[in-house]
Amino acid sequence: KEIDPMKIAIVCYPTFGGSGVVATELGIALAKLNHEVHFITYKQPVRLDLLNPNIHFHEVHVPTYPLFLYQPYELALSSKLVGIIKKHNIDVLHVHYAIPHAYAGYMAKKMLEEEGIYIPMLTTLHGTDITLVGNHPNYKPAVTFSINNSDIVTSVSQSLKDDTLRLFNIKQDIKVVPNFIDVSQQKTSFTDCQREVMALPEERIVTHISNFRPVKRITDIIDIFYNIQKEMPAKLLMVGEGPERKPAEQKCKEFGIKDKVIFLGNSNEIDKILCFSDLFLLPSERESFGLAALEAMVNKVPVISSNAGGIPEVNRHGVSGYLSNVGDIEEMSANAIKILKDDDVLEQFKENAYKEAKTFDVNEIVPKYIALYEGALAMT
Ligand code: GMT
Repeated sequence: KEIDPMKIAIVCYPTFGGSGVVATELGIALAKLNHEVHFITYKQPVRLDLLNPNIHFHEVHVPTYPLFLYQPYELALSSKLVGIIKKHNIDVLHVHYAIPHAYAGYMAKKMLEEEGIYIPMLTTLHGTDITLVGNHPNYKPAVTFSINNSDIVTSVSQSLKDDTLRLFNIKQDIKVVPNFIDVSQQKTSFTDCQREVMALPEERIVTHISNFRPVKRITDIIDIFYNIQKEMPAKLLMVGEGPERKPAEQKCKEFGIKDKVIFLGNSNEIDKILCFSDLFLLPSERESFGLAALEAMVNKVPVISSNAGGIPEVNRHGVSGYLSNVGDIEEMSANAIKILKDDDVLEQFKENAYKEAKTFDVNEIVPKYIALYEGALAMT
């Protein structure tokens, strides 16, 4: 059905990381549907192409003052929101990641109310804002308050909704809107997989992509790969940057597999890397959804993962890959070898992974956000 174009302000983290990627892809999808989208954050989001006339980016500047040990980003963000919402007659404010975005968004709402302007705020919870950072006693009251005072709250998985209700005193209904992927965008921008650049024809390629935080259990990946490469010729591609990179590199040295593991750093060419990958590893301690697993699956890469948090809602055991308890390196290794050992088995898992990923297509999920925006607007 035809929907009247809306003016939507999106607040997110612009750096590498699932919440920023989802917010950016949502904005791009909304712009394609003719909505006017305004991104408000401290840097241009990494995956945001500003060539679409419906997409606007407004940078939040935080003036530094030597008296402050911590510069007040929330104040600068809420002030910027007030200015942009007024200037562009924004209809809906959508903040991704509760800390500090929902808090700053609430303050902007209240400042605007003083001027007789009402703006509905939708808060999307992404995971670490609830399970790791937000749950810390130093933040918890502010996070609880911001969630309870959002007009609409969504979480990216049922598991994250359950965690939020368990960990916080929530008086709001939380709607589950899963993360999504634009299936039509996959493998269209390049014609061939340049596999030979990374590996020999007989080698299997195993990949991991993340921000290398302790929660990703990076050294488990090295352990699993160590077991895999004992059974078959293989390479491991490690994509991303973060504090666990050094310990992982050290472990590769100790295991004598340095020449088989390639640390690529952050990359904007995830599709190109996944295009020639045979298996994706995600043994995380926690994961509200596991967007990286979905990105792998849409590129026909099966996933060996832990069963933490929302991962079972994305990776289906025995279909798109296998799941194990956190830290069960032996089982994860055995399942990885089972998939990689046989060409036909691998092919079947690749096809299954793609089929499962298609259920998270942008065209299935974005209308759910649009319906929520419309509902919020109807309340005004
Ligand atoms: O996983 C991270 O450390 C990054 C984090 C983020 O805020 O970007 O990711 C969270 O949000 C993603 C998008 O919704 C989810 O796919 C990730 O599972 C989630 N991470 C965790 O829950 C640890």
